[in-house]
Amino acid sequence: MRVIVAGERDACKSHGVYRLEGCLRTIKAGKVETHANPVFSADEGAILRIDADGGFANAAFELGAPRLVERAHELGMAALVINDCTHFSALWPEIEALTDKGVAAMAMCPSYASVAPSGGTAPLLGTNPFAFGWPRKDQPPYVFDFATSVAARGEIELHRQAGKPLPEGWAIDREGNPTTDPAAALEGAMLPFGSHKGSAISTMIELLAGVMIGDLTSPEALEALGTTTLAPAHGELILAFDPTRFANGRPGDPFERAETLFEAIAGQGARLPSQRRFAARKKSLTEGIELSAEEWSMLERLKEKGLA
Ligand code: NDP
Ligand code: PYC
Repeated sequence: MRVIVAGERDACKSHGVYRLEGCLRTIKAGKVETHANPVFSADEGAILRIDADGGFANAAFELGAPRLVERAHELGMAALVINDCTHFSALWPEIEALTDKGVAAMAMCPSYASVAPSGGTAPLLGTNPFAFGWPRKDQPPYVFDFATSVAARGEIELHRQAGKPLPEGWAIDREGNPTTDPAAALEGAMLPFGSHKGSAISTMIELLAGVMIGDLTSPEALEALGTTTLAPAHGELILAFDPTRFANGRPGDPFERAETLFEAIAGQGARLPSQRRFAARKKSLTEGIELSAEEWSMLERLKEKGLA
């Protein structure tokens, strides 16, 4: 619930209040363990492993994050593997929890087959999110967090709900033809961002955060769940780095050098990723979160059904 509220607060609509209904549907279908007891199943130097016990990934991450940070400071870098979790959320809350503790971090996970590989015609890869964060002194961290499809699947669903066409280049229909119809896109396939480049990064995520960690790839996750209308179950990989340890002995403080780079980016009038999100957060924290009439009626509907 905390990540859904955080999504809405930061104006990340594809992982905000709209996600509530899908999470409750997943619980009702018995596809996620609501009384999960995540535990460390291995602790081998740089590799920490948590068995999420079939529950949401968020609780497993909260258990593993402090030890991941400790181990990254101790060894220079460390990995947190989460197995057997249901994942419905954005990755930036996890990244920010790590950058807040002074480490740089990456997170990634498969989802379920819904994206055609570049040059392909049918769903195979997931929307596979990839996020990175770098801590900054006295200001919010540098964070990017994106789906490796052109947009998150949640965006397609929001377009469908709003009766709006998709931008060109987001999806193909069941026959493999380009479509701007969200319903046809949900039945067909989404497209990777940056054609072959996004397709390759998405495949890397299938390998590192699926195959390598002994968990499900996106096609396997879809086969296990049998639908894209519930939240998918698979694994997640989170990496943490201590920049000072990596820079050891080399000239220049890595955090100061990073600021030079950020200033040069902003100096050209470009914005940093997450800048929009942090501005939305500031506004929400002073003015509150505004929900649309449709969002209120969704909450009312869930309340009537005894689900919210
Ligand atoms: P967006 O394309 O909206 O944004 C991706 C990133 O790019 C954000 O960090 C964003 O910052 C940044 N960005 C956007 N525009 C610019 C710009 N003009 N200049 C610089 N940076 C920019 O996100 P997606 O639709 O790809 O993904 C949304 C969310 O969906 C992510 O949080 C992801 O984790 C989640 N997701 C989760 C999945 C799961 O399986 N759990 C699967 C797929 C996606 P800002 O926010 O400030 O705009
Ligand atoms: O928006 O693509 C998405 C997504 C899949 C799983 C959770 N979010």
